[in-house]
Amino acid sequence: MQVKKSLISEHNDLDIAEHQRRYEWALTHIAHCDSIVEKVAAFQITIPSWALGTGGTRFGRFAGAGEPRTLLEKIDDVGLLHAISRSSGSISLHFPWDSVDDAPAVRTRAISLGLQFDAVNSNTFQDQPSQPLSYKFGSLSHVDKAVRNQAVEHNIETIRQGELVGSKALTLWLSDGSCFPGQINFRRSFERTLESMKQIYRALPADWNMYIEYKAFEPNMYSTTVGDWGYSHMFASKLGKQALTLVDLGHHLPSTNIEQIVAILMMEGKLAGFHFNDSKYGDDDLTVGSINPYQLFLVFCELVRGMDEQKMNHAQDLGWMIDASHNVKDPLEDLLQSVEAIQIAYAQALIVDSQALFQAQEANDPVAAQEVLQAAFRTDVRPIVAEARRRAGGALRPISLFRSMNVRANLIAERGSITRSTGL
Ligand SMILES: [Mn+2]
Repeated sequence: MQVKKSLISEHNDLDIAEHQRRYEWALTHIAHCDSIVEKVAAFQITIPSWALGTGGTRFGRFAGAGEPRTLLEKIDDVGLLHAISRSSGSISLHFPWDSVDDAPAVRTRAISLGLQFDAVNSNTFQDQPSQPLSYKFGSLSHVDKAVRNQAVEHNIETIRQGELVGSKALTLWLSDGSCFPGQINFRRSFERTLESMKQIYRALPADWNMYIEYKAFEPNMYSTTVGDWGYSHMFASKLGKQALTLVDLGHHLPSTNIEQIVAILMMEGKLAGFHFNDSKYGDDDLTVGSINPYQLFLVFCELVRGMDEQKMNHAQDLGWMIDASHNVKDPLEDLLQSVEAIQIAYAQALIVDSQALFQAQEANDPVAAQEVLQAAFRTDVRPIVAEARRRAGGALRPISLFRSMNVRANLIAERGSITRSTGL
């Protein structure tokens, strides 16, 4: 299914008068409004291939309909989202789920939809049917060198697949760890993991990065080999400058101050980027901004200040990826909501009066600091985000357009009502 530009502009015409009133308010109340619109328009968020189908929990999965069955159909779905929002111009693939069997066709389809390929993801957290050895007791950290070698080879193959489509980064997330006290030797496990990572690192092309994602718990419930930013940072530091730490918002223990982690990793030049999602309890993988938009805003405040201090390009110098998956929403509507939540948090961080905040900090004035932050957080920047989409040729109201076009019904007509995204 394609989204015609004329359809978007017709739909925008319904709302343009109200939008202009709202945007004029923003112009008169928010400093440098136009430059913020330009920054938001340039900011692109990567869609993970695994979020295009309905997710599941360990209790079950309630399949959706009309979901993409192949890699090309997954690219089509990201193309749909990008046509509507003009803000999700890249896709992140997961292997072996997204095996690139026909690279020219895959590249051509992506180019035709204005999409690029972001980081590729390896999978050593489950066994594949064709795989001789099991990851039940770990992959890169496994006590058996043959299992470690198999996991290393899979990661190298993932890099090769990524090269076929023009990716520039490998994201490594390990489920390695233990469920019970005494089950593993922590130090040996760390050393074996480092040795395996070194083999992968040596296979990394010169213009690639390796993102090391950490997670405090699950599926292993007693210890995790890359359990927090400290472990990830240690691995990344020992590997070299192409290795960086990836922060997934849902991978922390409750109440962790993620914005502080971000600030320090950026200062050290070791932040790779983000997996955005939201959560109330653990790795809930809910829609970005659905539970705790203030935390997301505070994270973006650190990102924007950190990037500005280091003269980084907001849109290009870090990886901005969604990593969410759940049971109850249409996955495409969910992704439109996540993208908008990220843009809102980014725009709010851009309007923070950094000078006033700095002065409050230097004057030990937490009252003034709170006033500065909350003045930005409580400002409705949605007209700015809508204007950014409009100027880029996207929809003023993405969900409304998606529903008015009957996208899901059309996809069901094309693909059938019983579909299953590969890998989910
Ligand atoms: Mn993640």
